[in-house]
Amino acid sequence: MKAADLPLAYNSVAILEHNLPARAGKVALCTPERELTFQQVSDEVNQLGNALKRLDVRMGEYVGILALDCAEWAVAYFAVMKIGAIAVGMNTLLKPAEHAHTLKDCRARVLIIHHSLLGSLDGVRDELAFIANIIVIGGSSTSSDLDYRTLIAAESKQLAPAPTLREDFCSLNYSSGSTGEPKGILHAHKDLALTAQLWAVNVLGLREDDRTLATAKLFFTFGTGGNLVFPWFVGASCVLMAAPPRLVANVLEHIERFKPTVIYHAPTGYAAILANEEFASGKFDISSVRICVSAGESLPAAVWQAWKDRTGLDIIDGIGATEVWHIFISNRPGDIRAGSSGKPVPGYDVRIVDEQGAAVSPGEVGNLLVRGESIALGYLHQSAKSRRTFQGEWLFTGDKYHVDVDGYYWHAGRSDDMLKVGGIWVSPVEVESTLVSHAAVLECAVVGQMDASNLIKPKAIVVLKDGFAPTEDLRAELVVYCREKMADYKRPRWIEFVAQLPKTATGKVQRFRLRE
Ligand code: 3UK
Repeated sequence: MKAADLPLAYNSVAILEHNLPARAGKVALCTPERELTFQQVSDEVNQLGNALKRLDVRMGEYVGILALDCAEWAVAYFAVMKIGAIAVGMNTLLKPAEHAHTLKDCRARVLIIHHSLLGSLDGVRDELAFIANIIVIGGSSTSSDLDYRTLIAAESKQLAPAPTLREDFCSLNYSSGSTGEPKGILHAHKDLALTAQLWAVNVLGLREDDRTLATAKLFFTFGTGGNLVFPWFVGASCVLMAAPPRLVANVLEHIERFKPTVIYHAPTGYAAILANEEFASGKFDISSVRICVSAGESLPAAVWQAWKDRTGLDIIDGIGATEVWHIFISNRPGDIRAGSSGKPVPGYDVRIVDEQGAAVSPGEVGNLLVRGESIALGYLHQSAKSRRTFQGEWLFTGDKYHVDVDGYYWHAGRSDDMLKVGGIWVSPVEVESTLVSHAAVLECAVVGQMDASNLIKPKAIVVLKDGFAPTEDLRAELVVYCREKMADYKRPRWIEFVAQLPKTATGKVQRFRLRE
């Protein structure tokens, strides 16, 4: 499929509505709280779309969505796209200042937020100069915020889609880099349908009778695609789970209760399930599952094998990126090389090049470039970073790769210092600046270190100020300090105290020596 196969005038709400009326009565989504058919979702999308228009949301404007996975997230996403606005899937794990930055950067005038996350606006509400309305899901608050249910109740269930073109932007996701503010990545309506066809249908073999479940949340495009857009594209159902994925028993209970056929996790998720004693003793029935998908960071071959031994199931590992919207190199059912990312997804071209941009020989590690029609145009308000990353038709992924003689691609780390922890970006620079703001820390460096499952986690190497002793108590205190200041997953899992850091003649910390 090519972008040009979609009509020029195209709105992604077609992914939901092309199922109607034939699949009107089929379950589109289920959560522990709600179960909605395609018709019910469509009705609610129209009601919310009408309500947003009444709040004067125009085509091309941004609407923030800040909620754990729930029916209303899915409804909001499609309602925003249907009226031609741009849905901003916000990372629920971030802190108030980061949300404020996101909302200011895209100038969202409306934020749709779940009541359980209202605390994530604590102290920053006054900074949200552009926000005119806050719509609260799951119970109105006492302030001037609007209640989601009340707001949509009187609205019509009829709404014509805005006359968007397939190239109009429909979604914005923020992704953090090693330095500076996170980058807003804009995608167009065409990108959703393209990735659905190219990867989910053609490679994964997703079918109408499937039911998906993801621990990757909907605010990541890994989750938005895998657990919302792709199943609806083929008329399948999805299971949305608000619970944090680190609660393994919770994930397993959802699988047992909702019987998905396809599950999506980051590698850490599979390793965590394998380490769960109740799971090992056979307490949970996951026999509904036919395919498992892993992305976000590389899946160690040992985890792949242990999962296969324990469950009999294959994990399909594929590398995706927010800039591409979804997976562009992937293993596939019946064609898997454990430990590799598989082969390029037809519809994408990839190259592995040296520092001068010349192709390297098979087996040699180089920089991975990818070309394809679902790749974003650039980063919002960040032209310098955009020019470095979006190199004409080619996207510079920042990943090091080599290809073997059989054509399988193997991840070989990053060309920057960024770490993928549980599939989510962690900038060592951010963790370092947090640690250095603690009274006891003189300087420090953060690097990735493998845990027992061969998965990367942050490790801090810390030089203390005079007068502070390297005790266990201080170690624990620094971790608590990091948890208070940053999202939980960014905290160092190990802290090593040293007398000094290895540095270059120009005073730069030699991270490669610390990694060794
Ligand atoms: C790394 C992988 C090895 C790699 C994503 C699937 O992760 C996603 O998007 P992000 O923008 O990060 C992209 C970066 O993550 N990575 C992702 N998958 C793998 N490394 N093996 C993998 N299988 O460094 C890449 O550049 O957060 C994944 C679908 C949609 C996504 N957005």
